[in-house]
Amino acid sequence: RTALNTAIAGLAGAALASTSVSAQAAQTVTVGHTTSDNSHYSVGVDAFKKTLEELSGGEFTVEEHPSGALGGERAMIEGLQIGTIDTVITSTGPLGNFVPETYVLDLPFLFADYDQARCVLDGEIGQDLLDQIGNNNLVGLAWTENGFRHLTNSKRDVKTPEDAAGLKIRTMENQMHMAAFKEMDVHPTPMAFPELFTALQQGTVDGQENPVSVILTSNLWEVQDHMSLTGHVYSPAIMLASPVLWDSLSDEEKGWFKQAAQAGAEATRAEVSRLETAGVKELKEKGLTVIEDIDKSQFQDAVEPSYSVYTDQYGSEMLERIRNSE
Ligand code: EAX
Repeated sequence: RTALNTAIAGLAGAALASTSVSAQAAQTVTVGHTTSDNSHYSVGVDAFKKTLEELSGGEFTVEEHPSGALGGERAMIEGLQIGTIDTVITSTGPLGNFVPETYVLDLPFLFADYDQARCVLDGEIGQDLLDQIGNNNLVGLAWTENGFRHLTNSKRDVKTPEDAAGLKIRTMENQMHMAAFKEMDVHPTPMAFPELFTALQQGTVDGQENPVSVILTSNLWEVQDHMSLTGHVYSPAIMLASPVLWDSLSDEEKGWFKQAAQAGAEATRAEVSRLETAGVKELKEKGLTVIEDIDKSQFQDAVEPSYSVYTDQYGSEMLERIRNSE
């Protein structure tokens, strides 16, 4: 071994050592979600990242994986449980499959408006549900928001439940949503979100339902012609962490994550509110026929019987608590 070789080996060793020091200095935290990198969730990720990096003085850095790059919402929640993903922003759509107590949130026409929904989630009921999530090998960091869901399709204008009857509509993998659509004689087809665009494009389903933010930023308007502002269900979202990540954190670090998730939630809610009007205008400009004048009580009456799917299994205590919170 020559002196030069020894010197080179020494330098390479030093370089490796310094790489591992800086890798330790900033721990990368992955965030997965299904919507695009200009969506309401992505606005939330930006605020989460900024806050976490600031609070931790650069100890953590955040890496966003948008557009379902890490899978659909159900698959990502499974990823959290086994520790292959650190954090996820997801609608509560598939969450009931893991934490049945959260099904109550996805009942149609449960919340009257954004204020009531946000207030319930930020209060005692929201905290109780976060605790239930914590009992199921998941960590609930903060409630955030997807928004009131509206119906779109490629076949016809829908003003009444009768107009919707017979349509094949993609739903989330949520039995409360599926039950509600069955009451309207719609054919519900549960499907993970990353498959939706192609399913609409190929005509596998006639329509879907999502908040304005999702319809706009996931370009669903490209493959849909008619939109009805049914607002048939409020769709909460939640930022979840993997218990594997969580157990590796100190109490101080856990506090940073919760604060950062809350900052993300606030940014996301502000963006949902903004798009609720600005987004509808944009969708019209993109050529979607938007029916705004909907008699919601007709839809509410049609889906009412589906509530028994929930109460038969879980009783009505939580439902009453939410109703009494108005
Ligand atoms: O959370 O699956 C859905 O329709 C959701 O609204 C979407 O993934 C955003």
